[in-house]
Amino acid sequence: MEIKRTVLITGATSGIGMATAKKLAPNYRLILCGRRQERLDVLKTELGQLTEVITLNFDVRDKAAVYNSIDNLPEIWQNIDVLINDAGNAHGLSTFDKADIDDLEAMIDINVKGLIYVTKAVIPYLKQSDNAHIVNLSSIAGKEVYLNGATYCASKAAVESLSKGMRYDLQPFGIKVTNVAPGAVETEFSLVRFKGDEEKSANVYKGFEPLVAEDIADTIAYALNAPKHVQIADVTIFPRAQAGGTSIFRK
Ligand code: 8X3
Repeated sequence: MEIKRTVLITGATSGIGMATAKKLAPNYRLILCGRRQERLDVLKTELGQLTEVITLNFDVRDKAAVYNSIDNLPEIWQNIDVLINDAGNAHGLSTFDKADIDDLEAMIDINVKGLIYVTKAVIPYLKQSDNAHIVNLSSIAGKEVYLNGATYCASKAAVESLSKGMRYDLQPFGIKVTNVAPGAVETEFSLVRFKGDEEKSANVYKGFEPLVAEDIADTIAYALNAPKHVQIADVTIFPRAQAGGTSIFRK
């Protein structure tokens, strides 16, 4: 029997992170990380039927909590092979002059600094794996800047650079790095961006068929399950109706 690889997923309690956990559950041991304990408990019960699961409750912004949780993993969970950096959010969509400074700071703290904390904490374990892989969730916003999104786009551009830089620096350890850049995916993403405004959020996905979280999970699984010598470096995924950052063809 093949030994299951162990994967640590941040942002596992919703959207792409949750869909990826579900997709990988049959073939991977899961370390599921998130801020919402009730959701982590539900996932542990559900996916625990398919595989071994442990949950870690921390906010990626909290450097001490990140290091404390990951450094103190029980020994049988220290053999991490795969890290999926999914935790990330957009807060607000306004011109730079009008944007709320707390929103801008939150996006840098979560999308950039949080990703750095988690990755730094996990790397010592990945170095010991002979089949290690990091998947960073970027966005088309990391490749193209759009109106009202300067800081969100900047945070994802940072993820793009981190993916490239990690690929260089971790190459000697055989750690693969995959950057995944989705376009319009219908998750809680827009609901968070628009602070719970359901109508605004629903409008983002009107008039075309958006991607769903499972579409991205499929791509992540494909990259992880590629032969050992194959490194999928960068994938941009659009719905059929999207051609660029903001060019969505609506009927
Ligand atoms: C999510 C995609 O286009 O809303 O990062 O920025 S987009």
